[in-house]
Amino acid sequence: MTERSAPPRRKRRWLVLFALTAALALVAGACTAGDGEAAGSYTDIINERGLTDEQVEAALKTYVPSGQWDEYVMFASGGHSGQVIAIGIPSMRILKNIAVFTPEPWQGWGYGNVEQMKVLEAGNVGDNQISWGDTHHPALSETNGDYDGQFLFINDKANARVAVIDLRDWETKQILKNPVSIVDHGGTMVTPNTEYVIEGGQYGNPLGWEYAPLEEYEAEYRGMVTFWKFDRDKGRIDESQSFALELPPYWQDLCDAGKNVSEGWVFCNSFNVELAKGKSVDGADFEAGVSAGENDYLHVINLRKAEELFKAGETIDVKGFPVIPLDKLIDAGVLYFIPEPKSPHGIDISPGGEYMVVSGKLDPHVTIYSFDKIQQAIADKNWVPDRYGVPVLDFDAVKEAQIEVGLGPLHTQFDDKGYAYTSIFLDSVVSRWSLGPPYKEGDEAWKLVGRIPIQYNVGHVAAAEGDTVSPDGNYLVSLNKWSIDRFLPPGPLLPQNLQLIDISKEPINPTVDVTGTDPNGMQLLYDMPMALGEPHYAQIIKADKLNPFEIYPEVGWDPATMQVDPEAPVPGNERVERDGNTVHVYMTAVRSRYTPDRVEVKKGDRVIWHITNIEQSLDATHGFALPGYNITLSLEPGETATFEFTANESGTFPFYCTEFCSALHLEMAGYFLVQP
Ligand code: CUK
Ligand code: CUA
Repeated sequence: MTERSAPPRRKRRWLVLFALTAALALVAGACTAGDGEAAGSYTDIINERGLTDEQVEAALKTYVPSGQWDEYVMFASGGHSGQVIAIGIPSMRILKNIAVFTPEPWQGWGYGNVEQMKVLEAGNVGDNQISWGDTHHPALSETNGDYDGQFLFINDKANARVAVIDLRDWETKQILKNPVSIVDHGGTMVTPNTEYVIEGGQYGNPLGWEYAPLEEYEAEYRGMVTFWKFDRDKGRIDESQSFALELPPYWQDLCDAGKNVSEGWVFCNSFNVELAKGKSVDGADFEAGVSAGENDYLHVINLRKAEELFKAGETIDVKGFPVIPLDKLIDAGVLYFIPEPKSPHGIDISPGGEYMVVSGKLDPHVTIYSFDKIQQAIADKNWVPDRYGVPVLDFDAVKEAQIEVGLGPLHTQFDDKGYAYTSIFLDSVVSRWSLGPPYKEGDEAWKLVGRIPIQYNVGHVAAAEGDTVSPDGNYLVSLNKWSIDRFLPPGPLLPQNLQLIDISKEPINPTVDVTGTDPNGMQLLYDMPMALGEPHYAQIIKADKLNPFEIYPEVGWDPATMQVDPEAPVPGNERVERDGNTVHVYMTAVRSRYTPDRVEVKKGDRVIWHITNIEQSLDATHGFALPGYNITLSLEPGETATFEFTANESGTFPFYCTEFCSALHLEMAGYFLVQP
């Protein structure tokens, strides 16, 4: 791997110090306008723009000078765009919109490149080509519960798929269609050493989404969670070592993996324990039917025992995929339930793995369960079976605390000081509260300590490394659903709004009022419109943990195999070869020419075309556009790409480079001629 040349960390620390000093100087300057010349020029700007001290402070905290790099990178789901968006923090500059489930022309993703087409086609459903995704939960690979910067996973809720992105080149390497379910939600999350990528279901369906009438919902429909085995050496999920659990058809929602003391366990919550079937059957629509009951069930899963069952072959076959049946899970003590308050959404495990934090959308509390108490209740058999025979643990026996945090709590993140941050959907605030032992003791424990207003209707929050075993604190991003009047109006479809919040300071007062808003030490820094789709979850990693290639390590590199393609054209062996009705093109690209730059075939020929970008300079990317054939490639330095098509249209097709790569970029072109 090439070493990357980052601005030294020391330099970045100085930068932060400088920014803070400048902030102080500015605020001081604002109070004593006219004292010094420099202060005078700052204050002129501040006065002209009518900025408050707090706004100036916020601006300085997010300002990353030209040429400097951000301290963190946030990987955010791109929602309906089917992609992942990488954003620098604190500047909120977009670094890359990583193409995943949706073709993307700039990266040449899905426009003829044979290896990429194979990745996308693996995500098709039967004969239907699926060319978009609804990405929800990105998950960075972990080592010992900490992000290691190697891989990123993401789910597609709309079609129950998962994708693997290699963070050496930030490209998607694998897409897998879940064989058990047609829709998912509780994914992706990883176990602390990325042995498994978790994909939980959502809306129940018969296993393999076969047909069954909704009247038979209770008997025929099922939920699921799938454990995809990740092979780190190959950088791929190994389907042959992966398996799913058959669950009752409660709508599983989010999952999280246990860590530290709870490593080896997985927690998924659910809604629709009511088994609502919709209006045409029982008169209650899903909205009313699904939220009718007082409790839903947190699923507590012993992953190690599940793995034993899978290895012992205790599975049934669903579309060629092994699924451990529900009765076996119950008998072996793999699955337990815990009642959780009305319409739960988030489940988040504390950094040490001691606590499971659940939020019910229709309950103003976060409910915190203790892992120790859960284990005790299991040992004591302190349960009653549910209608499918799954043991439901006694709520009071496993509950550690409940804290009133506001109306509509959803998701929780953690910091380095023993605080948790819960998004409050209906109140449009983020609530900060203190964890209990070992994080906080006595009076300090389990207390609401701050509520910062956001704009508006927050979904997830993401704190810097805030779901790992060692959260960083510093920054939190609130991923909001509605922006209302926050930005210049671009017509009726408004962007979502990401808001950066400084959480580095301790609360000033020990408690705050749950009915009001009192940031109590937290500060809103920046609004960022997200104009590509609705970002659900995001993860924020320290930038110095990422170590991507600057250029591909060798000329002729195939990003699909992450090694040199033996077929790669190299300088001196460029050629066009005919083999019956197949024409093989071996082409190189370099500033500012393609070799060869004339290719002639006959109508009906199959064309297999390889291009190597032989550049070894940083950022010397060439594009390749072939008009009329829907082909566009991005050829990064060193990369070889192969595309294939049938020359079904005769004519004259000038091809050209789509990246302005040099003064003679416009001359980087050629002709593809198809004889009639
Ligand atoms: S979900 Cu969208 S705000 Cu898919 Cu994690 Cu909660
Ligand atoms: Cu190569 Cu423009």
